[in-house]
Amino acid sequence: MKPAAHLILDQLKKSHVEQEGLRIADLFEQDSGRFDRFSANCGDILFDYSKTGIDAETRGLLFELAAAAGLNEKRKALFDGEIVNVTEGRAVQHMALRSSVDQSVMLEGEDVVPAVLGVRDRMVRFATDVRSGRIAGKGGAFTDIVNIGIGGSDLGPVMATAALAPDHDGPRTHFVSNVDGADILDVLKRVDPAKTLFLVASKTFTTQETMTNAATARAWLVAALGEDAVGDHFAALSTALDKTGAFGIADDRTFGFWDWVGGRYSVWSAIGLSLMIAVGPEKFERFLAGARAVDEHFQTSQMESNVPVLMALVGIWHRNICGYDTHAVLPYDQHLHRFPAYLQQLDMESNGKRIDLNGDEVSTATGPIVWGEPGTNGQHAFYQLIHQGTSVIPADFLIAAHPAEPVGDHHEKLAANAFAQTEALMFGKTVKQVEETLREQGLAADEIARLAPHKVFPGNRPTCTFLYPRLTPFILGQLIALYEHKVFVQGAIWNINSFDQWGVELGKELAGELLPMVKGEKDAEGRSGSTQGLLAAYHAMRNTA
Ligand code: G6Q
Repeated sequence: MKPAAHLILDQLKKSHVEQEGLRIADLFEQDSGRFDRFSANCGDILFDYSKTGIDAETRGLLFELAAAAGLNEKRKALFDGEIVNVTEGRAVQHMALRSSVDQSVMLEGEDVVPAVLGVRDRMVRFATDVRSGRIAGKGGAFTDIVNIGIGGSDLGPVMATAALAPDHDGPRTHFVSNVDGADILDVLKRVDPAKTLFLVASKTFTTQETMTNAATARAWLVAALGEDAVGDHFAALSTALDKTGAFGIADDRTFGFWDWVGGRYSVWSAIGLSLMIAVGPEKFERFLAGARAVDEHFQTSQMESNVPVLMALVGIWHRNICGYDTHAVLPYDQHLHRFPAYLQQLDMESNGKRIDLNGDEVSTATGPIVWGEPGTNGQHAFYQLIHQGTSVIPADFLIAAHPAEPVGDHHEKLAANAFAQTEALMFGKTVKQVEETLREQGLAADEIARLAPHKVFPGNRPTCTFLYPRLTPFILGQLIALYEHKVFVQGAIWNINSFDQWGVELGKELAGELLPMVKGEKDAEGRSGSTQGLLAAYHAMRNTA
């Protein structure tokens, strides 16, 4: 972190210490207009951060922190296409993927929008023809699409197709990612080879899991329909056109993207083809438009009303000032059930870094552990720890005003639970309140004394709430882009590179080294004692039925 930013961070820490004992609920007592002053809108999405410990003074300091960290300059460098991913020597321009026809995005002196729109047009034609049956398999129109990819080539389409389930009117979509054969076999059991289209989604077209699954799918298809079916039943989503051809996928079935698109930012590119086929090109365009609206909001809104900036600063407050290690994402929206997993990659792969842009070890904590599950399910499980555990877990709650699928009063109950949780987390329950309730229940004094401590809720646990009209393609695009830019702002303040992923690359190398030992083709000499022991035990178990 830059020295000037560090000084402000120290001031924030001092303010936090001075505020010791001040509770979030007190902030509402002090300011009846707190909700209005500590919430902001990005289009139709309302972001409420009033149930955090941030007050006007600390918010002012957080804005100063962002400015001192060079946020404005860094944001400009990002959108101007400078090489912000310095360790890979790349610009970062996933925003260009959601461009409209009237935009231009210059990278190294060239406008990349025509190329982006060119691929998008081809995707639209392909998706339209697959949906109409004009492009078909050996057995007629495709009934099933199987996207084979992992990480950034999987999580985006998986999450987004689940989120927009009510909008599906195309073929069924399936996603295979894990190299565990169970993943692909479970899908192959359910589909008809003559009516199935495989999309091999891999930026590099070398990823072990994806190539293994693609080869298995190819062999399965060839066994059923013959070698000449491959061309009709496969398409590739990749930047590696040489490798897709070698697999047997023709160039007109290959949809490319560019090295300035990171895997975890690629759902807007050809990687989103499964989503486009599922919901249709018009809705995919609305999805892009939602993200585009956020790009505009992020670049033009003042900090006070800039939702991604506010989201990031709330996170900095919790991580660097309050010292909270984790961040929960709790969608009260069943169709967002993969959103926490998606954000896990977006946030933790981007900001899980310990070396700054100068190559020095960072002096502050960086990205938190991100986790979550949809409400209300989580309430019956891990919310115990959120309410009464020893760790404070800041949480984002997400809820629509209108249900995706209305039935009875389900949605009112869902919303009541979401609002009740954030209120309970803030207020908690004092020992006095608990004793009173137990007295009203007619319990004896010694029983009350015994039970009361267990029933106390400390409260003062911060939450933010996102409220949106309904989960449309546009709103989904907005939500994803809000978190993308939040992650960028935090990375900018921590002065780290949010766009590389050397930790992930290591995994790719290691499995390659171990594979011959697991296969028994090479002995494990030189590996750690534990690895040798595990390999020996593994081979012994494999040799017994
Ligand atoms: C994302 C990561 C990583 C990547 C996968 C798949 O930002 O780089 O999750 O997306 O490893 O890579 P391929 O698309 O190259 O198969």
